Amino acid sequence: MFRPTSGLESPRFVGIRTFMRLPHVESVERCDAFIVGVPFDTGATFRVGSRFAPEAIRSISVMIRAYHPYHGFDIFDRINVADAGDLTVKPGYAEPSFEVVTRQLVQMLEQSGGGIPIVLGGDHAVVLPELRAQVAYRKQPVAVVHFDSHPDTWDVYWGEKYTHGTMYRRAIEEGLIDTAHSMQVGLHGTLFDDNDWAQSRELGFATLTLRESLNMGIPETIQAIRERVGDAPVYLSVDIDVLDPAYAPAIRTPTASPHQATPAAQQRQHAPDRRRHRHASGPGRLRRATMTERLASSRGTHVPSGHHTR
Ligand SMILES: [Mn+2]
Repeated sequence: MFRPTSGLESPRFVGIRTFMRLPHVESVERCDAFIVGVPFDTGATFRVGSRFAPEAIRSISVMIRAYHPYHGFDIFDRINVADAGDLTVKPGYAEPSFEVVTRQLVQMLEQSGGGIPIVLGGDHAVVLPELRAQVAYRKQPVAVVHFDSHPDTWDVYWGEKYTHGTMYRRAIEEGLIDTAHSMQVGLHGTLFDDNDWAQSRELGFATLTLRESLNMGIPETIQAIRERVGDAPVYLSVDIDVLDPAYAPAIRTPTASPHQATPAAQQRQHAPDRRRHRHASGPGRLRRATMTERLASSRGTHVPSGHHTR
């Protein structure tokens, strides 16, 4: 079995960077799952630079230890996982990049006999070549579970069809997604208009906004996802902008999330404001936090009470 090098064997800052200090392999033949980077950011519509993300993820991943306290096992005792390095891309050229990424991934799926690629992006447009590769290999559409602040089902940006905001629509048009078993979770942020989320539902996705998900609770959200997916083969995709930029400030498309305010700030949102009670003229006045306070709270910033307005 492949094993990560333990921090007890050698310090974590020693050695060539691979994901979790796993062995690097040229062939994924023996892999049940394999890490592979796609350093591509030509699909991004705001900040670029995520071509350096696989490298950055690998660098910090050396801190991850193999034993999972919640699940109670070491994943590497059970499956063979290695780091297969990065796929090549053509920076500046989206569609030619998708072609080479698809081709390389299909080869890896064949070589590993259907091993699971754990792909480090790259901007989110890399979903499209990944789905093309999975469907080319499996000869059937796959379910998608997609965590994101955005639906990524817009048609075009500036008349262009291949961006990180349009690839789920392209994938559905290409027949790659089993939408009846697919779900988008975590939608939040400001919108162009009220069609932004509706368009995903019209295309067949189930959706859970971040607010709906947090109101339901995490176990209930997991249950809803499981029910939706059923036994379908599933492709899991996480856009890190599902998190408030407080947690990932360098993100391509920072999308503020008042719902992810700190627990203390959430309590403040729902608790009576004692200061206001003291000064309020009417009885029983409750006040919910202003948007300014909620946004500031999510960054751990204190907004002086004098700034509050009704
Ligand atoms: Mn997004």
